[in-house]
Amino acid sequence: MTTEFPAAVRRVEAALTAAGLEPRVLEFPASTRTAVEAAVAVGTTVGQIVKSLLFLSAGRPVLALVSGSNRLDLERLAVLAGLPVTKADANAVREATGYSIGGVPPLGFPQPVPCFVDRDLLTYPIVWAAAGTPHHVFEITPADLVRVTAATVADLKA
Ligand code: 5CA
Repeated sequence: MTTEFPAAVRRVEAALTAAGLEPRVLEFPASTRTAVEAAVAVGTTVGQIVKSLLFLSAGRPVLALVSGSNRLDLERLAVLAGLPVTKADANAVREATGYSIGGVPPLGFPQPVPCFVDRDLLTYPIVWAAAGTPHHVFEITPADLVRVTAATVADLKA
């Protein structure tokens, strides 16, 4: 039997497929809204969960993909972005990404979003990121994550 994922998940799958990957989406009845919840659902460590944190810099979106066990250093992100950054509110997140907080994936946006990846994520063989809803995640190698997001790897933790 095939089950149809929600449209938001299918957009993420399409983006992964377009990038040459075979999407590996997992669906959970329990919430995967936060990194801790996602880690419990998947059965992995919080460090292996990718937080997709959206910021605005001079009105433009900037995405930080941060290990679930790290806190983002806003100053570092501002230096990388070249301008001050502020956290996007729920409406700005939906507008820039097409997804709601708790389900924001690292890719599959209406327009490309400049992206920075927490270097600590590269210490794991596999990581899991939100796949478009607070009940779906997908697994990916950190190298593929960097590639499909065209990200800059950086020290992001506070
Ligand atoms: N599904 C999980 C990971 S698989 C997930 O999306 N985690 S997350 O960390 O990327 O998304 C939750 C984040 O959204 C929080 O860490 C927080 O930075 C942000 N957030 C939560 N509520 C708000 C809010 N009201 N306004 C802006 N950002 C928020």
